[in-house]
Amino acid sequence: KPKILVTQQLPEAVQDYLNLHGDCTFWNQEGSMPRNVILDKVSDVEGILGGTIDEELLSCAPKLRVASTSSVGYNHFDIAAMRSHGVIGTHTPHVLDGTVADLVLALMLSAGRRIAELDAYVKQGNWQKGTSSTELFGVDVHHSTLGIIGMGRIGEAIAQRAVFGFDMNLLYHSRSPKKEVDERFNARFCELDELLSESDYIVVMTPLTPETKHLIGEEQFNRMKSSAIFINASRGATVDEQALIQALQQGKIRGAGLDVFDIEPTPVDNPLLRMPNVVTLPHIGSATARTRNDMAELAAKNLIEALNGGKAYVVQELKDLVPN
Ligand code: 8YV
Repeated sequence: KPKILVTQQLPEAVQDYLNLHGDCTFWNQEGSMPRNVILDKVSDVEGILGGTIDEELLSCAPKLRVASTSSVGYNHFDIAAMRSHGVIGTHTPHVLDGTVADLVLALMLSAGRRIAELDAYVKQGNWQKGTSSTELFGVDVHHSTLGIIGMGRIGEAIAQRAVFGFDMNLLYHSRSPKKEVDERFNARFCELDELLSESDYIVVMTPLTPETKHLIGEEQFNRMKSSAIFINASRGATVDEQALIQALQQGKIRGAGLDVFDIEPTPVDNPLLRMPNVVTLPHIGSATARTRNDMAELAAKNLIEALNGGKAYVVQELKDLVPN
């Protein structure tokens, strides 16, 4: 059986499955296995589940063949290094689409209708003091224009909710137009600049790659409507966080809903945390028991299948390393 190192907690049933197929070392404590412990344990490991895969780790793991992540995003994989060491990477698409899309809608509703802010307003007794009702106004979600940047599987799940649930008009920008998306959602593909200037809600849902790093910066915020609500549930670094802070401080946009940050956990002195018009969450896009369980199952299955030459969700950039 291949030696396997698991650097994060997994449900018991998933551990049982891995034990059937591999000689496994698990991590059953809070958080994830410390980096120095991982580097210590990888010398004879063929498969690893969890953690950052970079040149340092790869050079300590000469027998490594497969690295599996329990996430759809894999920006913690150094693709070039993995390629040069011949290590295949797998990830967990599909199983989290609906859960992440639900959260994006929640952020849109919450930032647009000021749910978190006004919840605090009621609980702090401000309602009693008598505010003029116009001060409580928000931005409609229904029949507004939604611009989605990155029309992958999660983008489509967001589109479905927004268009059929909230009668939103849909614009999107991605590498290329998608005929099925245009037809199914009565959507329109447009260039990024046009999407930014036309949308009431702007959602970033693109993977973090060298091309999408800081895709949204000062110039892009300048193009947005001053009434726009900006949502990010992809990766913090797709957005220039300093430019976002400035855009909010200068009233270039109306508000934001953020599940991801430049540094996570974000430092307590991040100015975003003191803005009532910004809803902040601790990277919980896929965080429901059912979905996290499905992701763990798929990550384990990917690892075993890839080690045995079976079918696995291998990341796009490394598919050619898989022998047919
Ligand atoms: C969590 C995510 O970061 O799948 C992703 O890419 O961002 C989230 O699901 C991660 O998977 C936690 O394990």
